[in-house]
Parts: sequence; structure tokens; C-alpha cells
Amino acid sequence: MDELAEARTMGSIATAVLAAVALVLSAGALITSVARDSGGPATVAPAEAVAPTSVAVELSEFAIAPADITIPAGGTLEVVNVGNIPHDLAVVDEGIGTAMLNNGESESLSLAGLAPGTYTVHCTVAGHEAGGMKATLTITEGDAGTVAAAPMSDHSGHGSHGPDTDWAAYDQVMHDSIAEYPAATEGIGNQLLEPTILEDGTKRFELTAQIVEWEVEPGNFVEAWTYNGTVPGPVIRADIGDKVEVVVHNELPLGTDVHWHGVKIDNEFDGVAPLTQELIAPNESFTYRFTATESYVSMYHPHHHSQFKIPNGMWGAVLIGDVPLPEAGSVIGGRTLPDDMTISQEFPMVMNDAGTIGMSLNGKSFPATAPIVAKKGDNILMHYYNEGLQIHPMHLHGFPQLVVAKDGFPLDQPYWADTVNVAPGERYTVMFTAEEVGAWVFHCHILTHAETDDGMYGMVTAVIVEE
Ligand SMILES: [Cu+2]
Repeated sequence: MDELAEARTMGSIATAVLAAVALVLSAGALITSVARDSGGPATVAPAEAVAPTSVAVELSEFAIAPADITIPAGGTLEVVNVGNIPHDLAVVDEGIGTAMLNNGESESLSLAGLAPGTYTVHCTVAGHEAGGMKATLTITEGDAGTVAAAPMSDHSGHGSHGPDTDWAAYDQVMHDSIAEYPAATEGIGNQLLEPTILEDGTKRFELTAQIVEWEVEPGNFVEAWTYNGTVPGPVIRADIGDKVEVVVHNELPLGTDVHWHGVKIDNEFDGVAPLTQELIAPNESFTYRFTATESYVSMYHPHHHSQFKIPNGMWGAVLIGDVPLPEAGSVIGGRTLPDDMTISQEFPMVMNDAGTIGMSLNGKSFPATAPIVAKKGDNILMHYYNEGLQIHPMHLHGFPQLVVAKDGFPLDQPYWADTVNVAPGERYTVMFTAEEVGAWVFHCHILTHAETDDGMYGMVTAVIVEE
């Protein structure tokens, strides 16, 4: 019991992280050396110094990229909406434009019929042009058909492919993106938050809501909205029966609150300002209190303007007690559980897909996602959290996941899955045994959340199992 409890403390996460860091070096070297020996294409032919026949255009809140689009007469715009709300792209006064595109949707917009000259393009949704969704379109003389290679589109995941596509470049970018994994970045989330123990035994935790620069992927620093400066925020861990107090300091430029999603709590601490409490004004603090009555796999995040604060990084895990596991050696769905169900590592796996953080696992985008490093036979307990705006079917290669709890509630009938679909707000707790040595990829199976025409990115990592 003590040994199990000990193994399941979040302290073991720190150990796992250290092991992962060590592995970053060896696995990185391994993957790189394999890649370098593979005799892949030597170089990608440089782009010709002429305007391409098609140009990738990204719509987001609230920008059109690039802001200056240059294309020969007869060319095509490959328009993709990488934002969170619908946008379109229209050429002002010309009656040419795309349909309204939802997040992730794309459309090829033919500019045939537009004479060489300078035009303005914009999003027609009211207020979006004023917000910044306006760009200059320059159409140059020239026969679009003479340019050799169609360009790679940017993060659309499904650019237009045709007889002029440079397929070797597609091979090369995927090769290069995977060779970078696992890449080191600054900052690591999910650190165990140490409480102060008050005289009556209450565990007091301190959270500071603050904006920091966060390295989502190598070299890409974004403005992250955080608790204590990390994405995910620190893990609040306590035992069943503990009295818990969380002091929240607000260093944001606007008011905030903290909702304890999945924690049984008095209404006055539910964190929905101004309904259940006054907004915590900038530079002010508020203390939340609850007594942990049962095991929770819960999370904390703002309720006030959660629509941008959470995508931008404000979330963290609350783990109370231990999720009960099925009995060692029992048979579930024809598969026998290990005789030793000791959990060697336990951690949250938080998914996000929007805001400044974007497609990510635990606040990082591939190749900066942390590998899960295990010894053959290890049992690993993972808590999926979806803090994003979309569903994410999380697929683990190599060995099945035993789903043991939904939103922290233990299942009477745990079940096996190789893909676990997690909707926004949901948590699933899964146990898997690292049965086979290897580098087993682990990713969201909405394919454009994992790969684009520029290679692997976003919601991908790997379970690396050693002998
Ligand atoms: Cu996904």
C-alpha cells in the first residue's frame, strides 16, 4: 500500500521527467543517426525566384497571412482558416471569394479573370476587416502555367496536389520534422505544487495568474496566460480527507476567477464570477476552500472569459487520492492484467488546440512534446484532459489502453481501447503496460492535428520503451 502510494505520488513525475530529459539526448541522437544513415533525398530543390502559381493564405483572429500576396495572373489562392471562428476571404469589389470556412477548412480560390494590378482582400464577417483581416493582393503579368513546382502549403494539412507537385520536398519535410524529436524547449508544466501546512493541517496552495513568454515549439515563444508561469499550470495533489485552501493572486490585466472542474465544492467557491463570487480584480487575491471527500481527477481553470484564457494556457490538474484500479491478474475483455499492478508513473496528458498555445500535448507542440519513457513491463497511469475546443481521439501504437475512469469516476467495467476519444471538458484515466520495447508513436488521430504539408507537428509524442 505504502509502496504503491509512494510510486503514485506526483514526485514520480519528476523522476520520469529527468529520465525523459536523459532520453532526449540518447533518443534524439539515435533518431538523428538513423535518419542520417537512411540515404534519404539529399536536398530539396530551391524554389524558383518567380512568383508561384498558388499561394497559401491563412485566416485567423484577426489577420490574413501573408499581408502582401503576390501571384501571377491566373493563379490560385489556397485559403485555410487556422482560427477558431468562421472566416472567409473575398476580393473587394470583384465578386470573387471563398465560402465561409470553419476552423481547419480550406478552399482553393481561383483568381482567373482578375487582370494584373493591385487589389484588396478581406474577411466579410462584420468587424473582422476592422480587426485586421485585410491584405493587399498584387497580380503580376505572367503565365501561371510555366512555373514548375507547386509550393508547400502552410499547416493546411491538405494542400492542392497536382502534376507539378514536388513530392521529394514532401518526403524531406516529414523526415526533417521527425528527426528533430524530441526537441528541448524552455519551461515544463505539470510540476507538483508544494503546499504550506497550516496549524490545523490544512494544505494551502498558492497560484498566481500571470502572462509569460512560453516556448511551445523550438524557437516559437508565444504569449501564454498561465498559473505560476507554466503550461500546464502546477499539479495540485492532496489526499482524501485533506482540507485544501488555494490562494489565487491575479496579475492579469483583467479580472478572473477559478473554477474547480470536477471537485465537490461549496457554491461560494465554484468560481463563476459574478454569480458565486466577486471577480478577483487585477492585483487582488481570493482564497478557495474545499475538503476532499473522495478521489478526484479534476482540473482548475478560469470561468470568466475562459474562451480565450484557457486556450492561451490557463489550466492545471487537481488530483485527490488515487483512482481505484482493477485487481491484479483479473481478466478484462479476455486479456489478463499483470500480476503486479504497481504504477511506475502517473501524469496528466492535457490537450489543447487553440489560442496562443495551439495544437499541443502538455503545453508543447511536436517535436517539443515530452516522450513517455518506460522500462519494459512498466504500468503507466495517464489522465487525459481536454482543455481545447475540439475532440481529440488519442491513439497509442503498440499496446492497448485500459480505460479505468471517466471524469475521475471509476468504471465498474473498465474497457480496452487503442484510441480514446476525449471531448472538451472530459477526462479519461487509462492504464497501459509498456509491453514491447520500441519507440511507439502516440498521437491525436484527427490527422491534421498531427501532420501538415510541413511535416509532423502538434499533438504527437511517443512512448519509448527500453529493455
Ligand atoms: Cu486532435
